[in-house]
Amino acid sequence: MKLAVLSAIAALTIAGSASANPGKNLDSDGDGVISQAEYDASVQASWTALDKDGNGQLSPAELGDKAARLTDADSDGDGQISVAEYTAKKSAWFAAADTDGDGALSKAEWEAAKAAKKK
Ligand SMILES: [Ca+2]
Ligand SMILES: [Ca+2]
Ligand SMILES: [Ca+2]
Repeated sequence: MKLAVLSAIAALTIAGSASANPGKNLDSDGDGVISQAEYDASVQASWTALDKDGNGQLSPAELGDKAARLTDADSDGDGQISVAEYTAKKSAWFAAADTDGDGALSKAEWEAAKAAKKK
């Protein structure tokens, strides 16, 4: 499953060096910031990789060790994460991370958000 996620992301972002850019391979055009479009593409790719049975819902089994982190995304409380619930959570994270509100995440914004998430 880890491999599936990685290859989905890699397929989107062949260009660009992983170490120099923020968010590993998210910055697909290599301009040093993660645009909303680049972020949305990665969210879509990760969703597709996670929804193994393709039913449009992420079950706890599909989520595995991500289940605990994503329980607050389950806004209707049915125990499954729909694509709308998933993208809503990711978009909220992006908006919170974009502290200067320019619609893209700089390396500094990305890293600050990642560090905050770990706490
Ligand atoms: Ca599913
Ligand atoms: Ca749900
Ligand atoms: Ca920004």
